[in-house]
Amino acid sequence: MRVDIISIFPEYFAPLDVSLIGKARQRGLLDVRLHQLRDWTHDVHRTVDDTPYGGGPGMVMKPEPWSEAIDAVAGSAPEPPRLVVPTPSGRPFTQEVALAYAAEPWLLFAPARYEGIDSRVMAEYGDRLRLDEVSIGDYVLAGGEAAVLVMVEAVARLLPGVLGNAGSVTDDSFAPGAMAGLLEGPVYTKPPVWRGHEVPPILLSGNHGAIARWRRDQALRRTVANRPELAARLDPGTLDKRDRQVLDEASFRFPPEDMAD
Ligand code: 6GU
Repeated sequence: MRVDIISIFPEYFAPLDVSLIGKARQRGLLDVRLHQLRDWTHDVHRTVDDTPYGGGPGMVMKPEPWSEAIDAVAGSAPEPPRLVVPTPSGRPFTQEVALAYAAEPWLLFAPARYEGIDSRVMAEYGDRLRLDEVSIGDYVLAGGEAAVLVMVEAVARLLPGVLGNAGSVTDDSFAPGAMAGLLEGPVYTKPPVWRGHEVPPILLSGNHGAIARWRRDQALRRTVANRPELAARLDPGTLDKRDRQVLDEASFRFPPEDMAD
């Protein structure tokens, strides 16, 4: 997969040299290309921002450097990249979106600083490229760079050959499958007793059926405790008697059906 990132802080992406992503790049599974937005300015100050029309705080990123940069990077390609603009006002970036991005051959990220990019850039490229404005959560970052790091890591670990253990992707919280919609439960390794804390004996039993059931109990309890809104979205038709008992013990009640839609 090819990933281009246009930013006024290309040095922000040094973490992409490290660990899983760094190795994927060395092995040729991921081709990351960083670009300095200011290379597409033409004034001595290399200006990328200006005051907002209509007033208000902060600065807005000028359209011309962005369009020149995007055209230079993506311009003449027969199969253009998917253009991803991180913004707290975008659609939520979820595991589903990460899976869709992992199936793309080419992504172009355009992280902004200041109050964002002049909206005409999105109007222009929304017609020409597949454009997504995406948010990584309900909080405000100082710029889109950290969000790009998050998204590139979430996508890259899904690429074929990037993770050593193929099972680890399908076992993820938020991955489809037997544990779909549930958070992952706790994990343990050696020693069997550490500072007086024992590993739950069931995990040492060798009884794989009982271990799977115990893990599901733990996943259900953790989902109710940490993400009750996820528990509310479980399909009751997929729950067995023991599931319902565990939810009951956790004092979870399915909310009444929403009549609005
Ligand atoms: Cl994608 N960008 C910024 N600046 N803040 C965010 C965000 C993105 N997602 C959540 N907060």
